[in-house]
Amino acid sequence: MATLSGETLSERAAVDGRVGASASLTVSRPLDPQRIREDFPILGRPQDGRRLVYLDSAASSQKPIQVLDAMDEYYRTTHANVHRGVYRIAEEATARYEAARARVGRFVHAPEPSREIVFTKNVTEALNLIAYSWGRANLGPGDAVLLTEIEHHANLVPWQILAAERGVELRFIPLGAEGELDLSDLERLVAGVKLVGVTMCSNVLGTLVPMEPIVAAAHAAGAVVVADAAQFAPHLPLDVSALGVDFLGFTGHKMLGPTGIGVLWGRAALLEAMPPFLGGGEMITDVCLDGFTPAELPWKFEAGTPPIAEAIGLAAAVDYLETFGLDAVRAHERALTAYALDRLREDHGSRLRIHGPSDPARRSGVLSMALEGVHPHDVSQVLDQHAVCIRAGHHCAKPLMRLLGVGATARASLYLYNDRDDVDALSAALGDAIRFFA
Ligand code: 7TS
Repeated sequence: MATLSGETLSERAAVDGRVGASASLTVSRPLDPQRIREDFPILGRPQDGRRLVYLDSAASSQKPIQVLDAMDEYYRTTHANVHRGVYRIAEEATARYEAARARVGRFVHAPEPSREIVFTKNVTEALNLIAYSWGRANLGPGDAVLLTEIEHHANLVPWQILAAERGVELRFIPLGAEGELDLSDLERLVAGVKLVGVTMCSNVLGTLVPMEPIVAAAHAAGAVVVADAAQFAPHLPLDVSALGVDFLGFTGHKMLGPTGIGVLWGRAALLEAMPPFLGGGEMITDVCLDGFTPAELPWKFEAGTPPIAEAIGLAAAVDYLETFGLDAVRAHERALTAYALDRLREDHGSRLRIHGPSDPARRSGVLSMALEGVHPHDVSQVLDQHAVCIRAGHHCAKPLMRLLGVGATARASLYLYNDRDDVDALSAALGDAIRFFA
């Protein structure tokens, strides 16, 4: 059987099918991270004479020249505000902004990109939009929302605010062994619930959440499903129709795009029935002193001047990712994650623990590490002296940190521009940290 970075196609189909990605069997060429790095100006910036080893893409990815150029070119040639001017460049700006929406919609296989893709500031705003608009229209005292114990604060705090305001009950799918979700009690937990909110991939544990049983149970209970794809969309093929969720959010800056733009995809019928989130210009068809008529989808949810250049940059990022294919990105990261897990275990043995699933097929390239006797912030500082960038902290998942019994972790995260040299540099720098603090 043909192999791709050491894994068989049937293995890939089985695993990717379980995590909700489209089980495309197209074989893309393996990635060449050294070549890819040439597209990222910042990765050519030395730090104290050392090559910069960027291992913090889960916090924010770096940007290729193709994205920087697209935004620069837009500002130099076309910029004007959108959806208002009738002069040439204003019409061009509007066309380019709407083309970016269509491009992003195709990226996630949205059935109706021009109506179902809402641009937001980030995924946090996308999730808040659902909580404020859908939540306040549909949830009241006695209703229940089911989340998981591994959520980022962005998919937890908006629901806590709503729960406190409306007397809504919050339930949680518990953390299981090895950082997986424990779905054994799912039937009971989901009974009577009106909304299920779940991250597709943990930003702390790397866990790829099995969406299929969760979506099936939620829909059987009559609940809508909100997927937080912030750590999934940049790394694996995503097909909202195949996934079967009702809302899905992701954020541009983690997927080679600029900051300041996020995406909410929602089923047109659901978005149609929802009240606006923010009020102001752009989101109305008419306003009188005593009221307003909201605009059509998706503009109803885009109050004020939108992130125009950022949408164009995000579309360029999507173009860039798709020149390789998300299946190839996933294959690369999965193989590199397997290498990293082996390498770090070989080099540091029991002094280093990596949270989350041990099987690379069930996890992303997010590696949260606990180094015996060394505080994660100290680890990060020593690594910085080696020009190795990782994140130390609670990763905006404090309830999960408590369950893991730690205040923080030292987290390295992999992307398409990383390779074995980066993992080797990480491991060597960790060795230094161990020697320094021993
Ligand atoms: N959801 C998940 C799963 C995330 O990992 C993050 C950001 C967010 C939501 C929020 O994204 P934003 O663009 O709206 O801020 N996670 C991280 C991280 O792990 N380190 O820095 C940001």
